[in-house]
Amino acid sequence: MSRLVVISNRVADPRKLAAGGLAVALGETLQQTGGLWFGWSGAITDDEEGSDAPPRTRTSGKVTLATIDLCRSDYDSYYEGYSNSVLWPVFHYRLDLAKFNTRDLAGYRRVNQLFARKLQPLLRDDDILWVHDYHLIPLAAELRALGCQQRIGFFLHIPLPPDLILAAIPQHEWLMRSLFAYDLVGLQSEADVAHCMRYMTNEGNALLLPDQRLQAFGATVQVKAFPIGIDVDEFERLAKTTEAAETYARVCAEYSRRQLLLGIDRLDYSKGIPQRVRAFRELLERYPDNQHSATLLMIASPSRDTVNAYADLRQELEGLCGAINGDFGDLEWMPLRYIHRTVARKRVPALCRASRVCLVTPLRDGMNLVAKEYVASQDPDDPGVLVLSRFAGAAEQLLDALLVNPYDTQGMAESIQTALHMPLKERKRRHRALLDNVRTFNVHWWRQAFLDALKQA
Ligand code: GDG
Repeated sequence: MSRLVVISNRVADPRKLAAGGLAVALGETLQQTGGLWFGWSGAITDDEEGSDAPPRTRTSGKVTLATIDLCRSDYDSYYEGYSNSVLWPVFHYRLDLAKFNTRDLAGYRRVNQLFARKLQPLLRDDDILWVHDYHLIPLAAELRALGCQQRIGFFLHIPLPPDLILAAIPQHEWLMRSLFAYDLVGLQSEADVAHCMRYMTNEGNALLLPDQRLQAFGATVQVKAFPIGIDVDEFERLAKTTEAAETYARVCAEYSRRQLLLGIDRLDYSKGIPQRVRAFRELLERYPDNQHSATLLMIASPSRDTVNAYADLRQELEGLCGAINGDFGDLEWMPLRYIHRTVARKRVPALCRASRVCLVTPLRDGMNLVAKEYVASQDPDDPGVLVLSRFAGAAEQLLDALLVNPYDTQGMAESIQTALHMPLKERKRRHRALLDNVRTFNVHWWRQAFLDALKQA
């Protein structure tokens, strides 16, 4: 059987629990199949010349982890620069936040070349390579340039925007041309696939072939949707741990007289966190019966806080949260609890289960795993309600959630009110349908569907 080689920006120990959708999903995948996981160690060195040393390797269960370090200037331009200040905002439709410059582009190319150079000696002829996410779009092209002929698939965890937004990236032709070095490009949703095909045909003059294959630049690539899922069984196991039981009991006791609403995200401008707080404020104003009876618990784990846009977001959010508590709170009740820290993963299912409503309100999101985790955590006999942005990839699948437009503060407040008062029968019906979907399209389905398609591509 071919060995699976996963390549992503960061490598996480699959036996340790991490925050971040990609780390969670890939850890679960490799723990099952075994193989090699290659990426950046997370360390930044002073060695600007670059080292000839081979990647450091160690094993964790069935997985070999191989990592390389980055020097400061590569980190700045590849990671903070091109990846997180160009590709992340543009792919989330935020051209206004993109900072285009040729220095960062050069760093992005250099690091992709470095990844290719360091990975190639570790590869076997019959390996199957699975490259992840926007940091590594040109990696297959760099590997092909070194003579690699293995099957290589790419999965984009973030959304792929419409053609004219992509075309605003000054070097978009180069970037998208490099997608043709893959055998298969996987995206999160059918909407993303439609954008990609339109982009490739309009901007790249690609020829559309049967089975969602596109031909251009002397190569053929297949583009398909593989909505990522969660490991429902593992999540249920987590919910049964002592920490989870303790958290659940404590939260239930603390909020026994109140309805808890929950938000869990990385603190990122794509997640619609300020919009959620504004809708909660609107809820308290329009439906004052919620004052003293509803509390919004918002856990926003720190993320990329050295990038300016993230520092601005943090400031905005602190202002909004402080104002709500100042305007509505009193000695008995604070409407909002905002925690800017990562909570232990074992506590996540307990927090989900103890909450009557979960607010997942991204302005744009590839998928959003929190939405699925919330569904998987519920008591089927008394489930909570998922309020989900129609702009999350998950909205294509989770049609029985209360779908909202996060830009519509009033509409969102009304949906939250509906969620808080939804009769048990309707909650159960919606939850059954949602859980069915989350169970069927779980992380194992995702991995298998992608790898089967890659083998056939
Ligand atoms: C990218 C795409 C796509 C969050 N806070 C804490 C914590 N988390 C965990 C959640 C969940 C994961 O992190 C977040 O996953 P998301 O899918 O919501 O978002 P991104 O990190 O932006 O992931 C996204 C995903 O990749 C997978 O393809 O769905 O669209 O943007 O698992 O539970 N975990 C812990 N403490 C926290 O405070 N332990």
